[in-house]
Amino acid sequence: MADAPFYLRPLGFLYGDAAKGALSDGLALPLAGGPIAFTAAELIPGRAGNGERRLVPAKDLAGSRDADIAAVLARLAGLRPPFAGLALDRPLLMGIVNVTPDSFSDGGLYDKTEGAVMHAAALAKAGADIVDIGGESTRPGSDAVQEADERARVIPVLEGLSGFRAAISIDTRKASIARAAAKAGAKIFNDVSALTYDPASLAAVAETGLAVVLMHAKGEPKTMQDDPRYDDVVLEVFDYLAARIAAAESAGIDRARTAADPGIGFGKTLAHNLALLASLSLFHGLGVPLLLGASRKRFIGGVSGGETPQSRDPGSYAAAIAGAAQGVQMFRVHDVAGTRQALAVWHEGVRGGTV
Ligand code: 9MG
Repeated sequence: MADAPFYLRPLGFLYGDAAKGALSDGLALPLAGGPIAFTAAELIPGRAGNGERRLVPAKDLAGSRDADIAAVLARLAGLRPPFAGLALDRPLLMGIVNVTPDSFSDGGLYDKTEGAVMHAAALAKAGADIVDIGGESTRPGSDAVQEADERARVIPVLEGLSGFRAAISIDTRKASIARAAAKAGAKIFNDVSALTYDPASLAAVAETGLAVVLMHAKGEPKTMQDDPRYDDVVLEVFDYLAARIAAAESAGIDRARTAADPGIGFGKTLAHNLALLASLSLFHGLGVPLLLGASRKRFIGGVSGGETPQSRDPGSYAAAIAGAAQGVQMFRVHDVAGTRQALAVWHEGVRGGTV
């Protein structure tokens, strides 16, 4: 797939009544169908070009007769259908359940089936819309796990969650695990390799009807943090995700079943992670819902200290707010209750309106 000829990064966000007013006056466009509106966009020349970046008002974009601009705007502004049966009209929280002995945040605490099931139930009670069950750590430096070990960790947990009210997501890179998880009730295949690790994964998604999260990663977990380099991390991650969405479509996976994730911390330096965080709105141009996984990651410590994963919770809330402010629809988090509270207070603070 060819790289994009240009990119649009929505800016100048409005919320609540201000968004409604600007939309009805033709001064703004809806971000991924709303409720957030954007009043301008940075027009970024394609990676092959050498033009200047410039700011264009939303009303000029809407009035443009350029077919390429119209196509990008349709993806940026179009309403997203529900993802895995979940409406996207408010930020959704995906609670993390690591069933790994070496989990970076749980320290093996939830490595037993019963503990994992109880943890998932607690996350759902705290407001998780989705629980993400994973049996292979993909944190920097980690080794791949054998299929049989991963299966023995995660499938009993899924079986223990039968009838669960939150949607279940399987965090795996293996087609056979995703298929077994689908049989055990999973609705989402969360693949940090964007269906590239296992050649059988595209067919597994097409045939099971699972929704899929395609995440960008550069390199393998074991070595991905050994000096990752990009010419332009934001545009390269965008083009990679666009190509993976196209590959999924070619394999018979409808866009409505696909979400994209820039993969914070996966083959990225602090500067790369921050550039992605500041440009999340550009990724709506992929035309699919976005998921952000920044919770407790090391870059937070790089910004403002925080040696232990748990001590990075305040930075995790701030990262979720940075994403929500740019219209990101889903957040993969450890602390569901804390993130929910932070997003609710942020939302009240920006929505405006009268009482
Ligand atoms: C499994 N996993 C760990 N970090 C992640 C992230 O940022 N996004 C997604 N989708 N999965 C992740």
